Amino acid sequence: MIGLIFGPPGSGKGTQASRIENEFKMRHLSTGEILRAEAAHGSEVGKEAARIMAAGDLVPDLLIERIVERRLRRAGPDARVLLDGFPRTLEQARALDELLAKLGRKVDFVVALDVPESTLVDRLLHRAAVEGRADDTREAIMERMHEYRTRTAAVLDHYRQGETQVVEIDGRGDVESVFEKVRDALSPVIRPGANRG
Ligand code: B4P
Repeated sequence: MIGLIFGPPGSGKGTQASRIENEFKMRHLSTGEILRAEAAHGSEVGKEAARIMAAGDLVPDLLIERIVERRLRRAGPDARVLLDGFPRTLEQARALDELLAKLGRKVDFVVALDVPESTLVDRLLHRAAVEGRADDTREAIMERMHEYRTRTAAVLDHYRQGETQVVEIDGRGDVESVFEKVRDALSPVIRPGANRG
């Protein structure tokens, strides 16, 4: 089973993905986390990604597609994977469709979190004060919102038009109340499974 968690920056993707991972025994794969780990490691890819992320821009499609392909192949054919932060462009969505077709798999569901932009900016500025993430400056946040509107939002239509089950959730409110909505919506969609694969 392959699921996606989708939404604008600060909508609670990473936060809800951790809860889905525990509740439904899925393996959480966050492209943002992978890139931050590469950056912390100081690899050439990581240095380049760190510069792009700090400006609030998207890293090149090909780079992220290679990372996801490697991780999905490594996870194995039966793994239950929840992708977080990928795909973020239509090109990435098409590349994922092709890769999954090669692997005899498909995207089974999408959880899309909907939160107004003013709330998103407040959440990210709050995170900046607590965690000091390099891409949570006001300037970078505005650029990330712009990238979302112009390049990422269309990805949801891509899945709405196909056969994938798309679950849209109002992401306002505290983390637990949002998760209750996510859990109730996903329970009939996700078949039970004890292994992360
Ligand atoms: P991400 O790591 O995906 O960053 P994000 O969009 O901010 O999501 P995140 O999961 O961290 O935050 P969340 O909404 O859970 O990407 C970072 C960067 O990596 C991108 O800008 C890009 O440069 C690069 N990148 C990643 N994937 C890429 C791709 N596929 N292609 C190209 N580039 C890519 O939470 C935000 C904050 O809100 C948290 O502090 C949380 O505590 C808080 N929060 C969450 N839910 C809340 C709630 N209900 N109420 C109050 N606060 C809440």
